Amino acid sequence: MKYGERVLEELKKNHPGEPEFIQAATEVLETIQPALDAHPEYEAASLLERIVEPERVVMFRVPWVDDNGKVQVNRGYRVQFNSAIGPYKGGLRLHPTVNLGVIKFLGFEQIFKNSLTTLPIGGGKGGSDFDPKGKSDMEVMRFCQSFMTELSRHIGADTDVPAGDIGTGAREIGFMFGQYKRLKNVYEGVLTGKGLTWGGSLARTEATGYGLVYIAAEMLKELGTSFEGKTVAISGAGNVAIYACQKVQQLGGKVITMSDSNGFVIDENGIDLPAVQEIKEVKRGRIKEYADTHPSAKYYEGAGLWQKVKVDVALPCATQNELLIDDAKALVANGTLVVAEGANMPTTLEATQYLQENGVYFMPGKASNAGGVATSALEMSQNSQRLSWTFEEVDAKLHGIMVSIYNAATSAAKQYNLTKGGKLDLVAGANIAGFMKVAEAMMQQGIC
Ligand code: NDP
Ligand code: 2IT
Repeated sequence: MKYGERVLEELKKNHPGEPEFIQAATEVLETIQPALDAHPEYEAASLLERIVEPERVVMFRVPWVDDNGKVQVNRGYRVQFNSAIGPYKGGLRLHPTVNLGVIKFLGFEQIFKNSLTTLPIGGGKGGSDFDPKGKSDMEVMRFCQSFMTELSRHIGADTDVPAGDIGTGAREIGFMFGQYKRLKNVYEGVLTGKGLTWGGSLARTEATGYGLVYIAAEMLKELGTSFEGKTVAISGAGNVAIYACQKVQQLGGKVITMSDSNGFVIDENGIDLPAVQEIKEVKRGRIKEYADTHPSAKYYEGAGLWQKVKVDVALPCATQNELLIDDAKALVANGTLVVAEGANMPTTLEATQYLQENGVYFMPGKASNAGGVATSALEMSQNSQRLSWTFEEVDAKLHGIMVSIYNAATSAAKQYNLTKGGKLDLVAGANIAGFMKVAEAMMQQGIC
């Protein structure tokens, strides 16, 4: 049995209750084998056995009081996965589906994603099964303060720098930062995604969505075309989806669908983005409301968006495992050229395989959504320097980073001659490129 397979088998035996983590590990360990073959010293140093094991896992109780005076209790997590190339860095997810396996999958992906950014950041992730939906601002604040009361013992500007993710946006980052400052009496860049008047970076809000579209544009360029005149499907209607839509529109593409966890809208005239922003960012409402004010749009309850549209480009930007095998078949049948993941692991392994083998040019999330964390690292740099860069400066750096990620993934795929369906295998390419930098750093730092 090959080294990667052996470690994966052991991992499956040890963590039967963490399917998302096993899925993420499977994708990496099955695709980096060519690099492992080229570096037998990794096996001798049990490098993979170490890389699949978080350096530290913190789990804690988060008690808070709701508006009715009732005590509520949630579970909090921070997985500090790997610090070989920098302080732990990664978002905080607030969603009822959060559990240890989900945070481990996200933290594991983050190691390789952060490595791909070219910036000095290690991998981590955290969150809670708290659901901000339907809670008052004061309830969200009391939760965030309680969560940070414990988390503050484990993080710091040079130790571990959390940020947003699903359910954690500007409001939550503000409440958490306020509590950290109060507890520690230091003003430092301990979180990213901060408000613009108190240490946040311009373009961080837009960064994940913009970065996704910048890399998808590189993919289209390789195919001899561009976003101009292309029809695009985007799932989700949150931070990543909204700014992906904005950038696609700026580049001349037409986005015809967006969604949330209740359902999706299709507007063949093209999504009216300011209307979506009003519903989601201002009113914290549901995507269904879009159809109430747009006669050209139709609302569909439930999932299934990918099977209802004929698009050139698909950008899944909601959550893990939202693009399944039947969706992949529909996309292939409808002639989709490019799929680039805005969310973390939105495409199942089976669907990914199908898309790739049928000639769809596919970019995995750890490469295509890395613009968010990359810009977080730029926020850290600005905080350390105590100055701030213009929107244009940050956006230009983001664009350069996404092009370099594209080049890293394609170069690794070319180096090992990895293709699928007649296209470069960018899943393997991105995994190998991200892995190699971390592996080399770990080898140089001894057994730790
Ligand atoms: P938001 O909370 O802003 O938006 C999430 C969107 O996805 C919402 O429309 C939400 O709908 C939908 N969604 C969430 N969970 C589910 C579910 N179980 N089923 C269907 N739809 C769901 O989060 P982000 O936009 O920040 O994150 C989206 C994805 O991008 C996540 O996978 C995240 O990990 C990833 N990501 C985010 C980065 C960032 O900088 N924010 C960076 C890199 C990756 P509803 O409102 O109904 O819950
Ligand atoms: O998944 C991710 O990369 C994020 N949620 C962003 C993390 C960050 O630290 O900006």
